[in-house]
Amino acid sequence: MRYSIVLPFIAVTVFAAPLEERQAACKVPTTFPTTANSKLPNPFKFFDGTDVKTKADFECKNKEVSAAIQNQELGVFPTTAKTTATYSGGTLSITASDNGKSTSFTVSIKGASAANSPAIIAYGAASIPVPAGVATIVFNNDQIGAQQGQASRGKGKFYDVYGADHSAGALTAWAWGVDRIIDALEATTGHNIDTKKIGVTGCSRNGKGAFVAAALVNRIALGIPQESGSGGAACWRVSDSEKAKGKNIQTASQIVTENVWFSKNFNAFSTKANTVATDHHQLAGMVAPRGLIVIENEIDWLGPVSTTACMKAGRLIYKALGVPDNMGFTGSGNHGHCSFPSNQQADLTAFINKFLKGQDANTANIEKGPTADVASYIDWTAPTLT
Ligand code: MCU
Repeated sequence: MRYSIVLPFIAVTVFAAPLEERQAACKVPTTFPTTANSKLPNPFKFFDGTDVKTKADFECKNKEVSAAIQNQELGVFPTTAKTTATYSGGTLSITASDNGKSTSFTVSIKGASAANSPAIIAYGAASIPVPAGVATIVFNNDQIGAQQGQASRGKGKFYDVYGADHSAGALTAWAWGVDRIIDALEATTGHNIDTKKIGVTGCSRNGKGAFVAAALVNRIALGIPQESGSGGAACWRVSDSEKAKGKNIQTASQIVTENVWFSKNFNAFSTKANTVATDHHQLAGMVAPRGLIVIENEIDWLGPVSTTACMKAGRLIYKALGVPDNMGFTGSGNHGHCSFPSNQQADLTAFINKFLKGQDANTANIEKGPTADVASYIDWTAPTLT
């Protein structure tokens, strides 16, 4: 970026530091607030109380949010792995090593018929229709981090490298797997995939995973979490308030007993989710300014009011960054869990066309869901970040 400051008689050109340098200058804390706050935390204030005023400030804020959410909810997301890979006949074979340990897994690639094809990494199998011209990369996430109830904590290929006691919950382990898939695509040829046009999807528990992968892996161009509900598009605080109103909704206190999606660290917050330093509107904020289309259902357990309010707050972050159309959420009822209904097709198509196919598609103002008054869950206003 270059600014020209015109002074009388002289023109001075000032070069702003490149992005990496500005990010390196971020002060990322190592301890995080646990102050009770029933409102959604202010995404435009650093934990030390300073205001987030610029887009560069927001990049730093995202680093602090990422550190906090890893510390309190997700567990540590390792970024030091080395990846080697081979590609042959639709199979990408990946070996990842770190700390002197290694593990191997494969993913299958289908539908990459033309050079520079976009692709969607699908957790398990895609439960959205993947259009022609977009490849599907099938990722067996359960292999990387098991999700078979409490006894499965620390099991899977991620933990073969980092140890069964590593703080990462399954959602984080899977995101690490996604990061390795992209490394592997970058290291090989012949697969026809353009690594700048990669989306990630999954439904329900795997939707939570797709959301977290989009947040943690910044090489993902489009996040497509489907019916992720609690632990994904829902905000812990809004879900607790819905539960208090008598709804049969999944909350933090239930989710930690059901499975190992989150870090063990999150157990300490399960009955006081109002003390977590962040909430999931900021999970959307971590994806910003990249593409994000959040697909939801109206099943009580998933918290339709919570996901709607939470993602409305998420869109306020995108708006503040000047890219409101890079995020949308589309909720729809009266269909089976994870059976994609035709009335969400146009919204999904627009996001895929824009962020994966590079077309000029209209993704403006996609906010569909039940009535949810976001103003009642926030006590801040979104600035225009300069
Ligand atoms: C919506 O995702 C989960 C939900 O969080 C769980 O409580 C429930 O048991 O399973 C859902 C799911 O993954 O369904 C396939």
